[in-house]
Amino acid sequence: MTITITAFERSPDGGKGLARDTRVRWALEEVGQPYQVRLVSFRAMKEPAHLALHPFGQIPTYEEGDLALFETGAIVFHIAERHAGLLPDDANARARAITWMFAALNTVEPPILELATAMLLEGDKPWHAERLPLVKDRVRGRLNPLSVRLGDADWLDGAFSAGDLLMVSVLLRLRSSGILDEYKNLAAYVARGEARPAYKRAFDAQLAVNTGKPSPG
Ligand code: GTB
Repeated sequence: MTITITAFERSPDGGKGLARDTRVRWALEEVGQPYQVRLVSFRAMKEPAHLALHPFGQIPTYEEGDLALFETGAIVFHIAERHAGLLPDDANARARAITWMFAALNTVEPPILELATAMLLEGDKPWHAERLPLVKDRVRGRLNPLSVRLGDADWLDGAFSAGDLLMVSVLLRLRSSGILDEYKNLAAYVARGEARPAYKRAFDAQLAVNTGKPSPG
């Protein structure tokens, strides 16, 4: 059955791969599932046809036959459940990998989003310079224990999983802040994720959309 996802017609990041369709593309590439992409403008995202797929008028969405999904975490989980390659077979290891998916989205990502908002949208506020260090410290409050837990392992719990896919995707958003480089093992972890052929294919595909240049693969 054909899989169709949605992505920005033109991502505000100009193709840095930070919009969440990259996470879904990466998951599909990891499990070897071909997919189509329907590009949507900001205006189209708020129109009835798209709102029927995504109640909040956002990307990404996922369609496969009768099934329509929104929320990146749910989409990646669905892909990982249906296809081998992103969740271990052992029940306990699988539960732990799913735990890391939630940890990435519920525990690590919120302060990173707060930092992105502070850096992108609050630079002109009179309280910006006072607030920014507080927000950065909240991010460090998550990265310190994450760095300790990862230690010198390649991935968070054994083999690469959907938990790593989401955690790397979340950490990627920190690059422009310089905070990631304070944690050598986390910076190397992100680089390992980005070096995966499936990530590269996903990244190149979204880049091609945003630069108008054909994807090399
Ligand atoms: N919780 C939802 C999920 O995980 O799927 C959040 C989805 C979401 O935030 N979608 C964003 C969106 O559609 C795109 S990814 N925004 C349009 C709107 O709300 O009207 C977030 C994003 C956007 C842009 C950048 N960037 O340019 O760097 C990075 C991330």
